[in-house]
Amino acid sequence: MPPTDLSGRSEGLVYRLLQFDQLPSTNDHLRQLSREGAPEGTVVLADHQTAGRGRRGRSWASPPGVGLWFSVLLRPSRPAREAPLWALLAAAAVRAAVHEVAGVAAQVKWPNDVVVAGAKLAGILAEMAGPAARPAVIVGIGLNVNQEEGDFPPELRGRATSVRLSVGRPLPRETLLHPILRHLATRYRQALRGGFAPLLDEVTHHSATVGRWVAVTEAEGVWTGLAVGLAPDGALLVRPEGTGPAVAVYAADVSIRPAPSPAKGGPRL
Ligand code: BT5
Repeated sequence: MPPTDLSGRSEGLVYRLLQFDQLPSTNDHLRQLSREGAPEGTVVLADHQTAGRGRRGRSWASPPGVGLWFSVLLRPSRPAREAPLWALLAAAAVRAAVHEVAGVAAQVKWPNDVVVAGAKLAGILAEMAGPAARPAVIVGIGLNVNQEEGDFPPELRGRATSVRLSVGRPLPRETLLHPILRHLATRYRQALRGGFAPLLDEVTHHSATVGRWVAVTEAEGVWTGLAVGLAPDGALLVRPEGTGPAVAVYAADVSIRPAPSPAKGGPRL
């Protein structure tokens, strides 16, 4: 079935929305369109993804009827090497939209999640595309809207949540899509005009990570420390348990940990 084309303009960004019943992955489809020269603002949305992707080959559960699974093409005029910043930008937009529309008290969990009371409401997959001279960013957003607990695969129960589970009532998915696109466009324009500092302030303010003890899982192993802030390039600054300067963390998974007891070497207050 050909995609439905619903187009619009939000905060100066012209969106061209292509809506599909089913795709393997909206990021992969948009990457192909990007190669073919699709303009900035192209949005690919699927009711159901058969091969929805997370980071590092992980899968994203994207069943039909209950979520918003979509990808947005940006062609930033600024250098696009700040890949972590694009994921934070989208996470901030999703957080603001679910709060505005449904009153959900969500937080941004570095580097790419939106969480409610620690459970994952949305995940972002920001990927670079195109040649270095003309970079493109594919921002994939997966937002759980109307799942009930039993709709999640067993391994995600208790770790994942939806807007419905957070507010106790179902919500038409369309009511969230345009506010997310609007909040994304506002932050995108602001970042292009004046840099990412206001975005980093916003993310820090609504962070589930900064100010918490975390376990950092990297290719080389796992270590713990106190997340003390965000670097200008979007890295998470973590002060290793014990002493020492903060370390900038880029490619890692981070989980929240209880503060260590002083007897185990934590800081004495
Ligand atoms: C992410 O990866 O969180 C990025 C997810 C991005 C999904 C969107 S949907 C539209 C676009 N097209 C795509 O193909 N992808 C994007 P990561 O941080 O690696 O987290 C993946 C992990 O989240 C999995 O290993 C599961 O543990 C968990 N997970 C999978 N599906 C989930 C869901 N629906 N809700 C909450 N958690 C989920």
